[in-house]
Amino acid sequence: MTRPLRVIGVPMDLGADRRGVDMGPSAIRYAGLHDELVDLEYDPTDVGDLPVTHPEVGDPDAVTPRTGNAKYIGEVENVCTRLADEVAETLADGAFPLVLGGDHSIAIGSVNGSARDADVGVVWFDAHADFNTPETTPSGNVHGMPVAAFLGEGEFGDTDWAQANVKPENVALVGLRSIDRTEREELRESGVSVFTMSDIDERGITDVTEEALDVVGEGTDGIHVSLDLDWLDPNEAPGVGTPVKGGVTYREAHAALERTARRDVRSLEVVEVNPILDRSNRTADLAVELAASGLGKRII
Ligand code: B3U
Ligand code: MN
Ligand code: MN
Repeated sequence: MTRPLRVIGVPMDLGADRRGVDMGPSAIRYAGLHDELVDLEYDPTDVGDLPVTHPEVGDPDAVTPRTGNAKYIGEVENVCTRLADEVAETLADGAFPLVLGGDHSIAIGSVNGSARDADVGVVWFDAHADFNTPETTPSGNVHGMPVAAFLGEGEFGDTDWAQANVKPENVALVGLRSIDRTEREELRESGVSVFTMSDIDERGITDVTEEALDVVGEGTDGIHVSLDLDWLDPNEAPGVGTPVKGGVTYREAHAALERTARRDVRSLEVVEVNPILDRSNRTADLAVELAASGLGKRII
């Protein structure tokens, strides 16, 4: 029996400084996503890409270059609001939402959609904590803020589009190795579980992943998986905007996603693939492979 799945592209690059992640959804499709999904006995429908304004096109006021210290927050809000509807509708129709980024700011929309009618836990595979707020950000880039945003931290607490029905106790960040100073202080007080690369070095990827999955699965109806490709070591995944040395290996990444697939995964997103910085679509190939592992692909 095939399982219905919807692919939702979000060509967003307003949340990051390095341009090019807007081409991520195309590169991931080009890397053979559809055939891989069919092989996995899904019945995929590609709904195409949500419209995202380019900074060069259209009414500059509509793109809102900067509000407070969060660049393009107006357009991020527009896109995330539409994405949340799309993800929620997909789930209501009994299909699995697979979201292709785009920069990580889009997770504000995916998480809101996934958590609209259910209690959801979030596992976040990333080099970064993405826990800045407009008050703490060193860059103004919203892709460094989505976890704080969906938990309603700082200024995001005054919005209804950003904050989601997710408890910090059901959020786990895995593989971190780059956290800003103020971000670290806020994170320590947040109740979010943090697993760094040092934890992975000491305990191994399967042990750490299992504990993270216990945290996000405890008392929830399902898990949203957010996979930032910069989680991997830049030798494996060169096509990302903010590479950080010392990431997980190819095999560790697969092992973690394979473990994840054994749980109640409700929605999945792959983000931050930047084809301009990539080599021969290698990072997009990896995004397809890892999505497949997260969706239950087995060697035998
Ligand atoms: N923490 C930094 C850098 C960063 C966060 N996420 C990414 N880069 N991809 C910031 O700008 O918030
Ligand atoms: Mn990220
Ligand atoms: Mn990252």
